[in-house]
Amino acid sequence: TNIYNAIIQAKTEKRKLLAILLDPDKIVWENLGYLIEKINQSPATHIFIGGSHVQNNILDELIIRLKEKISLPIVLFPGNPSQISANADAILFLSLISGRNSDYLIDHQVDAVPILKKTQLEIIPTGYMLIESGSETAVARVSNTKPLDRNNCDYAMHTAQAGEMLGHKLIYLEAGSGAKKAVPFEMIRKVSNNIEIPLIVGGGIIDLQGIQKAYEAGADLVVIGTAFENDAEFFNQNK
Ligand code: 1GP
Repeated sequence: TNIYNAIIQAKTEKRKLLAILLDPDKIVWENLGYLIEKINQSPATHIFIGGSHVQNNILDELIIRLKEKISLPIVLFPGNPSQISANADAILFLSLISGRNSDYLIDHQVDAVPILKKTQLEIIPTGYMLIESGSETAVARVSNTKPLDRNNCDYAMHTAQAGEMLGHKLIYLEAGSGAKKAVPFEMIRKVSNNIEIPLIVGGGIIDLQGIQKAYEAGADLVVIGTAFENDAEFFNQNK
């Protein structure tokens, strides 16, 4: 429970957290050294690894290579049970509580158990909520679920609260990787003000101001994927 406890500790101390999301499918191996250097120079506190359709078996190798040079906790953010590596430190054990597709609510989780039981991974139950973001994202397509209405903050709040009551330890508000529009600040505020557990926010955040505003609205941890993928100097900009 080390990684989760550290997240709780940070929340208690009002220290904001930042995860860089690496999609194994999009790693350019020749550039890995440079990428690692940029991660180490960045304000990231966590590395998340995952994607909607990771197909290759490079997950283990990627994590081993990262661990040689990076001391940040490595947290799996899996799209399905094939994306589990015992080499990581923890896994967001996601249930897509915004959707009504049993595959992503409970079926994949059941299938993952025999794999997880063979690892020492710290398991962090996470209520995962997909929010409508202006156009269809890979996560909506792959999960075959309808995102929540971005204007219905009450329904999002109730969904997050149900997730908390069901025992989830984190809530993740997700616009989807590369989303046109990030999760509305008003929704972040409403959800974070009405749950006790830490709140993760990601998807479509493309500048440092967007990160700051998400924090101000109540996000405890912000996830940056595409923006860093497109520009490893992302965190060095004066925006
Ligand atoms: C996706 O929330 C993450 O699951 C990050 O999204 O790639 O848009 O930063 P981006």
